[in-house]
Amino acid sequence: MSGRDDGEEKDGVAGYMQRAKKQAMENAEHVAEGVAAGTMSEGKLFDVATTIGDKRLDDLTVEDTTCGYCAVGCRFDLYSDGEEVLAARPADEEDAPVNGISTCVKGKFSYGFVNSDDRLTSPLVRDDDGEFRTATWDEALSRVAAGLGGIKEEHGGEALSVIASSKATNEENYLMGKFARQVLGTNSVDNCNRLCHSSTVAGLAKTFGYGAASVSMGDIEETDCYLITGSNTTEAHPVIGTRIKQNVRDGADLLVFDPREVQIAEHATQYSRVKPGYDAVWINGITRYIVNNDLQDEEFLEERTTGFEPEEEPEHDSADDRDQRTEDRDAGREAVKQAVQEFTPERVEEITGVPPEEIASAAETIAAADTCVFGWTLGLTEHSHGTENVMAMANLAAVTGNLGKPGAGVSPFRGQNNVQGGGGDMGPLPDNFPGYQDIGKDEVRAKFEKAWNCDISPEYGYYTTQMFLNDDVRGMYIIGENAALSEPGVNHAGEVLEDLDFLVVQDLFVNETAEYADVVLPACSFVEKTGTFTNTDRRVQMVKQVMEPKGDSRPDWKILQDLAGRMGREWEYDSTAEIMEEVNSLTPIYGGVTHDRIEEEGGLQWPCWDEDHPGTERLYEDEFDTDDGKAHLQAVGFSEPAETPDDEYPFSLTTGRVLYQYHTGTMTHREEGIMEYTPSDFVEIHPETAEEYGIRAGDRVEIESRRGEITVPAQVTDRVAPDNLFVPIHFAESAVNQLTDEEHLDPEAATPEFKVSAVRIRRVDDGDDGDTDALSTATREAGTGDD
Ligand SMILES: Nc1nc2c(c(=O)[nH]1)N[C@H]1C(S)=C(S)[C@@H](COP(=O)(O)OP(=O)(O)OC[C@H]3O[C@@H](n4cnc5c(=O)[nH]c(N)nc54)[C@H](O)[C@@H]3O)O[C@H]1N2
Ligand SMILES: Nc1nc2c(c(=O)[nH]1)N[C@H]1C(S)=C(S)[C@@H](COP(=O)(O)OP(=O)(O)OC[C@H]3O[C@@H](n4cnc5c(=O)[nH]c(N)nc54)[C@H](O)[C@@H]3O)O[C@H]1N2
Ligand code: SF4
Ligand SMILES: [Mo]
Repeated sequence: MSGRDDGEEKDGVAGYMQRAKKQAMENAEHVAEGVAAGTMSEGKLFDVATTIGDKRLDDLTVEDTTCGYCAVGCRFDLYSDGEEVLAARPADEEDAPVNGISTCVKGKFSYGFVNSDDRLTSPLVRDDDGEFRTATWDEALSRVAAGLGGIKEEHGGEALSVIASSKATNEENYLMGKFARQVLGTNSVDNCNRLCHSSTVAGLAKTFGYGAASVSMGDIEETDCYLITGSNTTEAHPVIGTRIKQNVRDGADLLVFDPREVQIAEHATQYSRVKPGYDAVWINGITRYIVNNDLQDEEFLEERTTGFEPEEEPEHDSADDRDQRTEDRDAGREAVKQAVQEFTPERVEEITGVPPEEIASAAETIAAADTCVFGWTLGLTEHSHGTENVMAMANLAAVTGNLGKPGAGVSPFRGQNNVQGGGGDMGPLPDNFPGYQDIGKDEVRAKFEKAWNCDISPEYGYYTTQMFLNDDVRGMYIIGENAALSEPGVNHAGEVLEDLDFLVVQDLFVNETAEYADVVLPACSFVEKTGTFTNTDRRVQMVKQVMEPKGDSRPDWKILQDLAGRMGREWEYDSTAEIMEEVNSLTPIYGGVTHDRIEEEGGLQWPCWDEDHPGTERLYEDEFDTDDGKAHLQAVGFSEPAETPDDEYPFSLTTGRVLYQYHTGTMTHREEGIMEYTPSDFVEIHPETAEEYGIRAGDRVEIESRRGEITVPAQVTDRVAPDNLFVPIHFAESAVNQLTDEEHLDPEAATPEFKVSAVRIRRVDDGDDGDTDALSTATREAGTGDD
């Protein structure tokens, strides 16, 4: 850690905070700043400015670091007096390749959680009376070693599972994977990517080779055209949203397909409202239009892809004979060119609600543009057929030749700050070692067995979602993941956590998951430790300690190391730089990614094969990462959500985020300014529907699915369609995952269907006895419903 002591800086920080506020007031267009004005009370802004202004700067610590909220990967300087984070201020622009001087409200102000009174400052163990009491590290870790070790001894390592944390650093996640395999003897280690973009990873790995964005921020800034779908970009990836809006103002085309008219849609050249759950249908419809009007990039298809044209003619080519087509496709006899034929404009409109002229104009726009970026997030992936949706997008990118050149490519905006690195690259995964090396391959397994000095089973372990569906899991180690709220069908997940023989939770707080634990270990946050995060551009950036761990909390890597020692494995890492050296030696795509280089060069993008390799800004410039170097296009047919609305449950509910809040709220709920702005949950209901049900803004509405019910206040808005509803995921009191379905998972990626649940609603009157279930169905039937 270092202090800075020149007087210039002192004025500079105070001045910066004032300028930030002024800019915020003047420039409402800039979401990040505009929201800052709306979110932070004036008092707070001036408090921060004055606090810093009044401090002697040599009493403060300042470090350039990377944001711990989302995967955009903004960098800035953080100032701390050792107790709390006082300010975030732009770093040198060359140190902030993604954001320059921008940040959003979370990166700039949301640090109240760090020094919050309810931070865990010592370990907790559950006493005989069932209550938690504080314990020494020695006692708590001995209990964990005995608890997990006992299950391993009695039932084998496979009876244990680990949920790793995409909030933690790469180095820590590498150790979480190693701990699962070497110390516990299980391959059941996974993380939040399973609830998020795992279908992106599966779909892109299958078609192009790497399960990651092919482009960088530079491409996003300069492209001629965007097709954005299932991404509430301005709220979930605000700094990317701002870049896109700037480029659109400068003339780029923006096509937005989303069931909700989210803010980015207001800036679109074309916004098309889609019915949730049928994305592959309209995407295939666009590809069909391109192919049938000869707008495809023939040269690219010929030279760089397989699977567009059939190797041999399929036996059946009738668009009517769908069963036969599915059989052909599954047998690899059908190619993309044929597969898209069943998605005629009329059929696409019938299924998705997108009219033929909108399919045509989107196709014409993409085909006419020199370059296009295909951007998506969870609206495409969190489905029981998310991988197919992603492959349909990948096909469209390839058919139009938009890969491997400046301004063109696929960009799944990743979610958690370190889900690309910690959630994937570092291999805390049931099927892959670090660097996506398949555990089923003998030579790969042999390499890790030797390096880690242990036997590793070739059988894949459970994905996160499967851990909650298989009762042979008896013990869990959950690190930085609030599974009790974030898993699908949490009423069921809660029962599973309750029934475990042993649960250890490692977190900053006693979150809802920790309530079920036998032992809770206090970890520290990204401002209290050093390591690296990898952002959505595959860019590995430094995270630096700016204050000491609160209380007796410890960085995750130190806790793991101590525990490994108690369970018979001596790890001797003195720093996360040393852990990264081990990663370098075992993970080809991270071969040259060392802390020294990142410090010097300001972030390195993988693949970075060795010390001399400069890193890779853009994937697939020359070849794809497949056995023959070509993109392997995959035919995608018709599929529908596992649960569709019916007479009983006539609405389709979708769930997601708002700008100010982050996930289950463990961090953002502890920031006063943010809570003033979005204090509670809500449901978005279309005005027609509201009228039909006699619901006014602010009325409490009960939403019920086949799995549970919640009650939240109504927001009446035509952002959603009349037969859709939206509820955010951020509030434990009305945990929306009581409604979602834990059983229907994507067959390849095991992603849950968070974006579609069939529900019914009713207005809750004060003193209502709750016996009006029939109301929703009856009213719906008599009303404007399309069922
Ligand atoms: N403020 C904030 N930012 C965050 C987070 C946060 O909690 N708060 N979380 C981070 C994480 S981990 C992630 S993964 C990202 C998520 O980023 P997003 O995926 O952008 O976030 P969601 O709110 O889940 O939005 C999904 C979008 O999909 C749309 N949608 C819903 N159903 C469908 C459908 O069937 N088809 C299509 N095409 N679209 C659909 C919704 O209307 C919404 O616009 O955000 C990251 N950034
Ligand atoms: N219905 C519905 N459900 C969803 C989604 C949806 O769109 N709809 N989205 C899904 C997605 S994309 C995601 S990513 C998940 C997110 O779900 P979670 O990952 O469960 O959500 P968070 O609230 O971010 O939980 C992170 C936890 O890590 C802790 N933490 C923070 N930093 C550290 C650290 O450095 N070390 C340790 N040990 N702990 C730390 C925090 O206190 C918090 O308890 O939710 C999923 N659930
Ligand atoms: S856009 Fe994401 S990375 Fe940037 S400041 Fe906001 S939360 Fe942090
Ligand atoms: Mo996510």
